Amino acid sequence: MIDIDILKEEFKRRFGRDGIAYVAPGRINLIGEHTDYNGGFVFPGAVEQSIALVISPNGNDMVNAYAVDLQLAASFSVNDTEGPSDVNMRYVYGVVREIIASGIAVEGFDVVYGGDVPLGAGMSSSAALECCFAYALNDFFGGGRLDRMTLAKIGQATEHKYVGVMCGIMDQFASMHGRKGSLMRLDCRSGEYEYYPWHPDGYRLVLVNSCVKHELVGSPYNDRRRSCERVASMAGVETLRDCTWEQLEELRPRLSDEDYRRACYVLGEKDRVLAVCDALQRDDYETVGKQMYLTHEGLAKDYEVSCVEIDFLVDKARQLGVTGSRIMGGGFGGCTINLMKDSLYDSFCSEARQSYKDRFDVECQIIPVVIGDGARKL
Ligand code: GAF
Repeated sequence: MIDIDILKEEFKRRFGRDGIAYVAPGRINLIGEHTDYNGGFVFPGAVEQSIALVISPNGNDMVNAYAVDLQLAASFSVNDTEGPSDVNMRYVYGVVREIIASGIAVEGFDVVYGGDVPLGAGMSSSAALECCFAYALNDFFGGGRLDRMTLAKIGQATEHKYVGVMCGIMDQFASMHGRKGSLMRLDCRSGEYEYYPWHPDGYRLVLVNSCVKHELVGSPYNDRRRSCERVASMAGVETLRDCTWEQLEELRPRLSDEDYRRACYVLGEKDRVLAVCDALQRDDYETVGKQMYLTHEGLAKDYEVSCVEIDFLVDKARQLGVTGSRIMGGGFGGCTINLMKDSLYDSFCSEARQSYKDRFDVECQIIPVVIGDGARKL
């Protein structure tokens, strides 16, 4: 759990007064990976791991920010049109500029921030950071006038314009809309969403962090998105959400093998999300788990966003009798998400840890999932 007192004390030590605290969480995603920018469905939930900040206006036009975990300080004017070059600070700068662009007069402020969302673990530490700032600035300078979806889009625009990751809306949506004990099904085309209370009797969700740092900035993530857009445009549809298997097969001779396989993954994932929604109505977690393994297969073989360490963890999960396991989030490292019977938990933890250590000489990190609330003032 994040320790707000540490941030408050650091704020007081640096700036000599008290500030107000805000928090926004990271997320998990049960199923529906790389479907958000294809207009499809996702199934995320906010987690307890969060980013928090302590903020107070300073009466001039400067933002003075200090990232506790990174021990990184930066200052820039709210009117600066270039912004800092450090990637971490560009998230802060981008949100400030996007909030201003939305019509809110952001003035100078001092801020200290930090959190416990593991970096590069695929749990959306960057979305948590964006959403924490977006929520705080909207509350502080805008009187809360922007709604949560608009704030999520401000976070997404920050990634696109200031960091260069052409992400979808899932992570920021989840960080803004999370609700304790519920997952959410978001239709990324219409923006409609529903809460699904998540109390899987006899089962639990557990993350295993491979500690292979996933890095979406400048990564092949954008290439995947471009492939999808190419296929959609050749099929004459806006996104792959509207492309059928028949259309894809018709196009196949004109597609590169890579684009074809990527599109196959996305079309398959659309079907899997719907199968999972259906299974959840019946509390049929065995079917949910099977779909998760199938998603991993697609992400590893067709979408090519897994890595040896993650494949090892998924194979190990299968051998140990875990109900469902797959890579979670953007890919290229980070965590697996595992759905398992409660009774398996202890033996799974010790065996997964030991075998991972034996194989890679690295300690993996086991993270029990607790579904928490979205961005808020503390
Ligand atoms: C990353 C992105 F930020 C999301 O928008 C989403 O595409 C995800 O990868 C894959 O499902 O987390």
